[in-house]
Amino acid sequence: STPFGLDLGNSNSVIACARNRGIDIIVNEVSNRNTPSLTAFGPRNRFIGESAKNQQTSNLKNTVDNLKRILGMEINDPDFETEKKYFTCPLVENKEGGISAKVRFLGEQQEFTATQLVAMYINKIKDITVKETKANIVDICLSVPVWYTEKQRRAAADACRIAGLNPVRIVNEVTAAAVGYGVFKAGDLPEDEPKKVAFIDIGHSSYQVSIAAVKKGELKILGTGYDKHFGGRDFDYAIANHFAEQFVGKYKIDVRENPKAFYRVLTAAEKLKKVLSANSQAPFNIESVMNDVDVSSSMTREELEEYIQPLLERVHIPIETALKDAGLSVEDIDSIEVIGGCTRVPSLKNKLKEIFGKELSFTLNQDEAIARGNAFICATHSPTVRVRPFKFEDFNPYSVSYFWDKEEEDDDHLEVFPRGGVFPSTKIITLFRKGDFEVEARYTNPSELPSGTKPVVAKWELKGVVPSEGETSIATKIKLRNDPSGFYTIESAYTVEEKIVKELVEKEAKEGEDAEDDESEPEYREVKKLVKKADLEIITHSASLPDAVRQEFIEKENALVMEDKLVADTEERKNALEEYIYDLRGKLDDKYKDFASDSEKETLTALLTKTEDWLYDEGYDSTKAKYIAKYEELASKGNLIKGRYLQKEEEKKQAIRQKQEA
Ligand code: ATP
Ligand code: K
Ligand code: MG
Repeated sequence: STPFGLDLGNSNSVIACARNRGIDIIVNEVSNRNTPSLTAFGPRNRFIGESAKNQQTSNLKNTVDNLKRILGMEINDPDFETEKKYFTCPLVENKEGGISAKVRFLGEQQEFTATQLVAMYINKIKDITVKETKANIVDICLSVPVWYTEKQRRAAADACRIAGLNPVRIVNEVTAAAVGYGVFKAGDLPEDEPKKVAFIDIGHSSYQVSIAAVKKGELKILGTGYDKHFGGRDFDYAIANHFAEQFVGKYKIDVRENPKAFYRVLTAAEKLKKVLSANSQAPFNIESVMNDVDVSSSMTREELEEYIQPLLERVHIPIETALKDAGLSVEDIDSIEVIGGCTRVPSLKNKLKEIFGKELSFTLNQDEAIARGNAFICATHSPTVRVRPFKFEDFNPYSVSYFWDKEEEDDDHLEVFPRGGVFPSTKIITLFRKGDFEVEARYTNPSELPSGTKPVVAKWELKGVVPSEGETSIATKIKLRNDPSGFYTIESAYTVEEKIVKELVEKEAKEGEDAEDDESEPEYREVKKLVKKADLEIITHSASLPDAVRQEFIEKENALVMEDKLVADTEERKNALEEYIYDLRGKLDDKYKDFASDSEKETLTALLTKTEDWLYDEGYDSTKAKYIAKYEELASKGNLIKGRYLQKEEEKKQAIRQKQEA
C-alpha cells in the first residue's frame, strides 16, 4: 500500500502520500489542498468534508465539527462543559460514557459516537486519496495533539480501523512536523552538536510547542508544552462576541440568541480576522443577520489586539513548560519554527518574537508540514517503499506507573515511564508470583494531564503462572513498553526458573597449538541459570473498543457508504435523464429535423413531455433503476434518429473527401 499521512485538523485536514520518490500533498474532489473537517447528516445521505461545509449554515443542527475535540472524551470530563459551547448539534452520552452526536438522518433521530464520526471523516479522506492517486491505501500514519491521552489515541486508532485502514503509527502533530524538518532540511543540519529548535503550532483549536535537538539523520524531542484551549476559533469568538455586544446597542438585536445568526457572525469574524492579518483595518457586514436587520461595522488591527489580549497573555506559558522540560532557556534556542494557520496573526507573531527575543523562522510549509511528516513516517514503516533512515525519539508527557497486588514483592507498583522519558522505550521488570495475577497501568501524576483525565490507562490479566515443585512463588518477567504510538503496553510476559545446566568449559589454547587440534575430551561444568519456563497468556483490557463493537461499527460504516453511493448514483441518473430530455427536444427542432417523420416526431415529443412531467411529479424521488429505464426508453427512439443523422453526416464527409481526391 502507498504510505499515507493525515493531519486531522480541527478546522481542516491535509493529506500526503509518499510516491514518486517524494512526498505529495493530495488534493480533494474540488482540487483543494485541505479539506474541511466536518461530518453532516441529511434526509437522504451524509455530507462529509467539502459538501458538509457547503450545507453547514442551513443545517447547523445536523452538522458535527470540532471532531478531534470530542474523540475519546468522556461526557463527564469537566472540559466537556467548555467544549460543547463550540458545537451546533446536540451532544449526548453514549453506552461507553463517551460522547455521541444526536442528529436527524434519513428522516429519523440517530446517534453516532465521536469515534464513528471521525471514522466517517477518515473514510471520506481515504476515498479522496484513492480517487486521486489510484493507489492502494491501507496503512496510515495519523497525527494527534500532544495532549491526547491513551484513551484518545486508542479512539483515533479505532477510527482508522473503522475506516478500513491500518494505523501503523499514531504520532504527535508537532513531532511529525519536526521529523519533516529533520528529513527535508537535512542539508543545513549539523553532524555532531545538535541544533536546538522550538517548533510551535497554533491551529484552530490548540497551541502546542515542542523543543527538539536535531542533527543530521536524527532528532529527539526534549520538552513539550501545550494550551488545549488556544487557537483560531478562540480569536473568532473574541471578535464575534465583541460585535454581538456592539449590535445589542446599535441594532437592538442579540445574535447570541439565534444559533444561525451567531454562526454567520462567527464566519464573518474569521474572515475579518484573516483580512486583518494583511491589512490595518477590515469591514464587517452581514445582510439580514436576524429579524431582517443588516449589520455593518469594522475593526482595526489594534482593536483586534485588544480583544485577544487575554489570549496573548497566555502565550508564554507552554513555551516555559517546554523549556523547563528540556533544561534550556530561550537563549539556547537556535531556531523557532512556526506552523499552523493562527500564527499568521501579526500580534501573535510579535508576541512569540518578544518571548524568544529572536526572529521567527518559516522554513516549513505552515499548513502542510504535519501531513508531510506523517507520510514520511508511514513510509518508514513500509516494507516496500525505501526512504532515507531517520531516527526520532519523542517525549513522554505523562508519567505512568504499573500496579499489581503485593505478594512476595516489597512494592505494589513502579513508575516505569516517567514524564520526560523518551519513547519508544522498553523496560523489563521481575515480579515473584504465586499464581495468575493482574497488572494495571495508571497515570501517576494527575497534574500533568488535562484536568479530569481518569487515571487508569489499561489493565492486563496474566495467566499461566505455576511455581516450580516445592516453591511457593516463581519469578515472572514482564516486558513493558511505551510503544511508537505512545501506547503503554505489556509486550510479553514469561516465568523463569533456576535450572542446573551443563556448560562447556572453554579451554585456553596452549601456545603454539590450535584449540581445534586439541583432541582431549570436552569438559562440562554445572551452573545455575535462569531459563524461561513458560510464556504467559496476556488478556488486555485497553481503552480500545471491544472487538465486537468495532466490528459492528465497521459493518455500519460500510453500509452507510453503500447507501451514500446509491443516493449519489441515483442523483446522477436522474440528472442524466433530465439532461437527455432537454438535449433531445432541442435537437428534434434543429439537427435532427429532417431525419424523423412527422409521426415519429409527434410520438417522441409526447414521450418527452410525459417523461418530463413524471420527473417533476412522482419521478422526483424515484429509484436508480427507474431513471435508467426511462432513459433507455427515450434513448432507443432517440438513437434511431441520431443514427440516421450521423449516417448522413458521414456521407457528406465522404463526398467532400472524394471531391478533394478527384
Ligand atoms: P488544530 O491544529 O487546532 O487541530 P487546524 O490544524 O485545523 O486545527 P490550522 O489549519 O493550522 O488549524 O489553522 C486554522 C486556523 O488558522 C483557523 O482558525 C483560521 O481562521 C486561521 N487562519 C488561517 N489563515 C489565517 C490568516 N491569514 N490570518 C489569521 N488566521 C488565519
Ligand atoms: K490543518
Ligand atoms: Mg493543526
